Amino acid sequence: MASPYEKLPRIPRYNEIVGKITRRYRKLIEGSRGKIRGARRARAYEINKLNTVYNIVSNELKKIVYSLPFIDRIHPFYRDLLDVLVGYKDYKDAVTRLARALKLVDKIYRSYLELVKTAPTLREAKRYRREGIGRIMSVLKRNRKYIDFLADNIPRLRKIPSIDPEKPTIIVAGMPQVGKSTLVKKISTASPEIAPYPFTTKSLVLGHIRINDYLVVQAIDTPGLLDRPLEDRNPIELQAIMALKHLKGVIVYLFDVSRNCYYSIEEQARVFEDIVKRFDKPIVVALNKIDDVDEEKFEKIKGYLLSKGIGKVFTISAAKGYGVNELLEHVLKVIKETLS
Ligand SMILES: Nc1nc2c(ncn2[C@@H]2O[C@H](COP(=O)(O)OP(=O)(O)OP(=O)(O)O)[C@@H](O)[C@H]2O)c(=O)[nH]1
Ligand SMILES: [Mg+2]
Repeated sequence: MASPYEKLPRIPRYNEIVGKITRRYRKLIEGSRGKIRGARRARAYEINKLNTVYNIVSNELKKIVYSLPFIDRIHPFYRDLLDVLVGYKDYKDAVTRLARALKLVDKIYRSYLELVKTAPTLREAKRYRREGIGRIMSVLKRNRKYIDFLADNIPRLRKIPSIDPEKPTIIVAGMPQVGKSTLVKKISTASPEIAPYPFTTKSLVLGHIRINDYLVVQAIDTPGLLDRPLEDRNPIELQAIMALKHLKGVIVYLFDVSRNCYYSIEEQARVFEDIVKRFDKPIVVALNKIDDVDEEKFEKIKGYLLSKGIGKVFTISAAKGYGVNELLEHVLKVIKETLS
């Protein structure tokens, strides 16, 4: 399963739908000018008019109701993101209202079709046709707000990357420039995808690691998300970040121990503790850029981690590949333990 929002259709606004109806209707009238002779043809013409309006309204509503995922069936990861981007309640309300509108339009159409067909006179058939179309259009108009809401907001959901929340996931965290993307690229067995994520301007690297025929593990980095203290975040950002807790798997936290690392040990430790506190997930720690190590920093961080009771720490160079296999093996072991 990938993003449920990947293949969403474009939803037209209310005015666009009305415009389409007006154009088709006019075409129908122009196309039949001078051709409607005899009572049977005249009645067929009335039916045709009713059909034209009904078909457009019903198709547009169906497109919305049948293609948008039903909120309660969306995985919590994607549901949380939908909530931050669109609003859970408004989305649910709009889809529910339009589903009801679709049923109502069908009902009106069926009964008026019957009336137009069986009216004793052509005059009455015309009157029913007019009334039927009027009622269908008024249902559409009453739901204008919901149609426009979805038309305006659904495109935002496409910004959500195709992460499979059912697949085990390695979430790579750490402050900016510590080497998250480099690590994801290094451990991926296929070329990684670059995807946007809500509320960060940076792209996220999404890699896949094929373990065997049955097991594929995802690896994602979290630029602009898990890279500074969570208490500095506004509630919306925080919700987008916390959606990550619904992904199965392990967090790999990277410390940068290089000489030209921009962040202090204290800053890196603060973000680390924040993540430990907020995420109920196994966390594996790796000290990166060992090829350019600042010995003093390195020892300090190890001491700090030990004081936190973390004895198992990997030292790696994501860029050069040192220690990466050992790290990955351990992470996969932890993943297997969490799966069983
Ligand atoms: N010397 C050394 N440099 C590294 C290593 N890993 C990454 N770098 C460099 O560190 C810089 C940042 O690496 P990225 O992988 O882009 O870091 P990031 O954490 O994804 O950065 P953001 O996306 O900005 O948060 C790049 O210039 C990398 O080449 C390493 O193991 N050793
Ligand atoms: Mg990056």
